[in-house]
Amino acid sequence: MAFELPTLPYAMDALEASGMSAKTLEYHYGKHHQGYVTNLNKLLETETAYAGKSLEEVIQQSHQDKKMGVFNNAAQVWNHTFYWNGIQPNGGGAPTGDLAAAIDASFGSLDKFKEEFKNAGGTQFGSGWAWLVKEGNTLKVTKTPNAENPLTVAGQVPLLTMDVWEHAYYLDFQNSRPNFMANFVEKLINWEFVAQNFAAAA
Ligand code: MN3
Repeated sequence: MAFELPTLPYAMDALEASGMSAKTLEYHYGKHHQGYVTNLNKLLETETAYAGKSLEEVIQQSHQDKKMGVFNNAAQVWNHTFYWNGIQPNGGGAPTGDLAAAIDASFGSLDKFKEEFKNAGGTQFGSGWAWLVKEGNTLKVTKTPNAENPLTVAGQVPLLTMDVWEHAYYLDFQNSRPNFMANFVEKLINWEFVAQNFAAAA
């Protein structure tokens, strides 16, 4: 069965007031994310070893098999769905409860987490992703190039991601990755989604 582009959890123009335009969604979700879904399905027509597997299984197995075409497209499908779920209209603000306590314990403060997260995105040379992950009893910020993600790293559970491919910010922030990232952490993060992932990883 073919993989499908998941429906966005908000309207295409819902993030306009939070710094992400409908135009960006039109291209980033409608063209790039859709493109990865289309490419993956096309590759899986001939890569039959992955038939009937979940997207997560395809990611993990193709990574082990070094089937980079399958891996890159499958991981980019997953990464983008996770990315869209991690942001929301009027997002930002602060986490609460156990997640807030874990962030303070792991990073010192929410502000220090934000700095580390933006620094990961800023120092990812070229295309890639910044991540907040749970590893054992602690939270960590990581970065990955291209399509790589924490699903292939033993012991890491992804809680949040930020796309720092140029296509993620060029229409709204042109070449300024720092301005895009500042807007992302202050106005877009869906902390309820992060908290759900944190609770599920316990
Ligand atoms: Mn992208």
